[in-house]
Amino acid sequence: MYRDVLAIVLAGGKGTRLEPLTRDRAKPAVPFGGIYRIIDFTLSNCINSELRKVLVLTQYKASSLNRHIDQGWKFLCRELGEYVEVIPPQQRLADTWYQGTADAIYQNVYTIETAAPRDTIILAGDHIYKMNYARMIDFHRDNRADLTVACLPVPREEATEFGVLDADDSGRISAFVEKPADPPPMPGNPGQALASMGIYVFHTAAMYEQLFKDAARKEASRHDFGRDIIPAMLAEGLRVFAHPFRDENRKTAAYWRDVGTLDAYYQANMDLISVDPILNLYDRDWPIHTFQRPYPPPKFVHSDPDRRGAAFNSIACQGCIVSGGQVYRSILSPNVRVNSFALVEDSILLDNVDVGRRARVRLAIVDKDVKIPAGFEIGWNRDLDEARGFTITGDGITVVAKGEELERFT
Ligand code: ADQ
Ligand code: ADP
Repeated sequence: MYRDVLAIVLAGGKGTRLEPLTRDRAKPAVPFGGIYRIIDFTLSNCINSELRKVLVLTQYKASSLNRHIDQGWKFLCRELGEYVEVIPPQQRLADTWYQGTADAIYQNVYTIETAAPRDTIILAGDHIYKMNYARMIDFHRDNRADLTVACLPVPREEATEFGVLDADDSGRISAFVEKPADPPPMPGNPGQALASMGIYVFHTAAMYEQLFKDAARKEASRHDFGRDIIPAMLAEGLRVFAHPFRDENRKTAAYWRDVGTLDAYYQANMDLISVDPILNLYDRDWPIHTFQRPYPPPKFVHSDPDRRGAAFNSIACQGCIVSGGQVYRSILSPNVRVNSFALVEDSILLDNVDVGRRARVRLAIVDKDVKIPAGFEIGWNRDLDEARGFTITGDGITVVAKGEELERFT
């Protein structure tokens, strides 16, 4: 176990592009894959990588996230120095809220000092992937690195959203540019660029030094790891290395998704229900932990000769009842009801959604606690959905906000 490594999960992103799912909750608290929240993937990676000291830094709309971590992630033993702890925004060292990611860490240096870690690993709370951070920490220590950045190749046109780096054969980074308009290609691979995953292992002493220097730059810095700290470390000639991401899924190609947009979120959910999933949730070597309410098992009921009352190529969670309705290629989160003659296709229904008799839902994300009236249609008429004020994504997915009262449209 890595007792001398502290993991810090940045969970403060606003998640504006996930609206309306992030209207009342932080992006890492957005439900995912039926029973999970997005942050469960990063936290499970920590536990599975034998990291047992974890701080979660929150910022906006944190109450749903707090509650989830409280209910689901309090099983570690404080007395043994193991914990997952939520840290609300500090204003100790500055009189503003967090600025960039580096500022979020800087404002918590006293908490970090208490843990006195040899190395600190900084993670994002909004990515879906399985990764063994222990491999990265070993790589970092073998290289006697000041900083190690996890990276993977992405198509060049997508690399404008990422930090892009260049490394020599030993992995030492020679150049780093944050969100470049024209991303430099990988040597010998003009279609791809080497992207930072926003995962950093720092030798803690080197990190303190950089954070204090960066804070002293005041307005001349955006206090961001990608924009400010990494370029400054390279300019100083410090030992900064790139660690190539290896998926713990083993079976498949590397799976890592930043579910920052509704379309990316939709697609990553759908990846789970593909017949041979790229991201395997049933992998016993890498369990994804979460909090689940003790609802009864899902139930499928039919009473007519057509054998309605079934779900195909779908995930149905505890508490669901599909009674006389049909579900195709969809995710039914806990406590969803699908009533007689209703049809649900290519959709994600979050907790407690009730699909009324003869209602039809297609290509939709329906947030929690929405009661879909009998005969109501979602995802069948774009103009109508728009007129009702539903969000429609670039890929044409209709999104209905949490608790939306649909009766008023009937
Ligand atoms: P972005 O994801 O665009 O790029 P940023 O918006 O700073 O960077 O967010 C990084 C993580 O920190 C996210 O998980 C976010 O939610 C969280 N966060 C942001 N500000 C925070 C704050 N003040 N307090 C707490 N949490 C905060 C980064 C890197 C790129 C890299 C991509 C990979 O800058 O170089 O390629 O991640 O996704
Ligand atoms: P969301 O799941 O939408 O992110 P919350 O986790 O904050 O939001 O909670 C969803 C709803 O469930 C809220 O109305 C909240 O009051 C309720 N809730 C939260 N915890 C419990 C609980 N242990 N038992 C019953 N209801 C709860």
